[in-house]
Amino acid sequence: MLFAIIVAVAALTIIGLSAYFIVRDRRLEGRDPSVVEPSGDTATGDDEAVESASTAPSFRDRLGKARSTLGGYLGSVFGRGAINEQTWQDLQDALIRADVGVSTSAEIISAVREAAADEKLEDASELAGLVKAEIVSRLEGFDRTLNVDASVEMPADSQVPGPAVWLFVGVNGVGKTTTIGKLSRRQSDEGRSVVLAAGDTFRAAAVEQLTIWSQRTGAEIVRGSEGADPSSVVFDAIEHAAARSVPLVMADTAGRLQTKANLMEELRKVRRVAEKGAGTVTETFLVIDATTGQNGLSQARQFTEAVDVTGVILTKLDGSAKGGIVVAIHSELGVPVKLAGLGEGIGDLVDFDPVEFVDALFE
Ligand SMILES: Nc1nc2c(ncn2[C@@H]2O[C@H](COP(=O)(O)OP(=O)(O)OP(=O)(O)O)[C@@H](O)[C@H]2O)c(=O)[nH]1
Ligand SMILES: [Mg+2]
Repeated sequence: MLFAIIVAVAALTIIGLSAYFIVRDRRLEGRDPSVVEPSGDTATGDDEAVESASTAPSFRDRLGKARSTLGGYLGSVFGRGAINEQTWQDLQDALIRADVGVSTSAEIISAVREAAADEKLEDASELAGLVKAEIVSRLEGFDRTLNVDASVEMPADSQVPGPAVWLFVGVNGVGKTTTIGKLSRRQSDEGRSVVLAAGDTFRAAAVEQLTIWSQRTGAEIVRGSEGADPSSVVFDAIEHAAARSVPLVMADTAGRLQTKANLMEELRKVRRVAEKGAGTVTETFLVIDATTGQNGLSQARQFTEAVDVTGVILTKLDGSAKGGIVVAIHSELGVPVKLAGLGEGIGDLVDFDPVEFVDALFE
């Protein structure tokens, strides 16, 4: 009797679990975002649970690795006792190793040297404050506004402004698509609706990735078929937004090597075509992976030449980045870092604040 009851309970459990998995699999199939729609197709994330924002991380929490690396390089110099010629040489080497770049490091050292002489400093331990202040002063004074007001750029005689357009450019895998997802979340938190343009038509997976972000953030997305002309997808997205009075379009582009002339030309075309219709490009963000160090700077130079970069978004500062690249970007390119990626999560994007950043590095 007992045996019969055990068998019956086991059988019922198996039937119940099978039914659950069948229903769940059907549901997941229904949500499959891998279908790439023809050019001009749009989708919204209305049927999906839109993720709410979490509290933003701080530089202090996420720059642990960069801090210990820089602290290691500089700490050994500051702990040396009396300042002498070797101190300056070692300090400059430490900055170069931290990705600050050769010419910028030399400029920083000469400014700090002058300040140290003025203050009659004698001990290397007293130099930390001066180095920190010099770095902060090189990062301040830049406009870090994220411009969403298309009317600012418009001729005075034109009528109602169309959507503002933000283009995202950079080499492969730096975090362009992820950053668009994070920013889309922020924009909707601020009450601004957004259309995402799946301008990376190079791989179907790229369209899927952006579609998933649109579902997570509730943004609309305009997609083209694989291999479609990216500029036409961006154009369609802008027209779509204009027709619905959506104020902002964020356009993804395929990652590309800055040395490939034809791909850089394609980017110029996207930039041109984006202004052919109702929209105005108010931001062209160059996304740089902070862990690529000085290589990131040479990418930046070539992208800046091709398209008019208005701001850098520095990602992966939570990883093994040394942090000095931030100083090099401002000093050598004259373009501000406007946003920083501090992780892979939807909330892991923060406004770049120079004082907070440098404090976190030197703590
Ligand atoms: N740790 C960390 N990972 C990040 C950050 N931003 C992006 N990533 C990760 O970097 C990887 C590449 O991100 P994508 O957004 O696909 O990069 P992409 O520039 O669009 O890449 P392509 O389209 O292939 O050129 C993903 O695994 C992201 O989760 C960040 O700030 N920190
Ligand atoms: Mg991408």
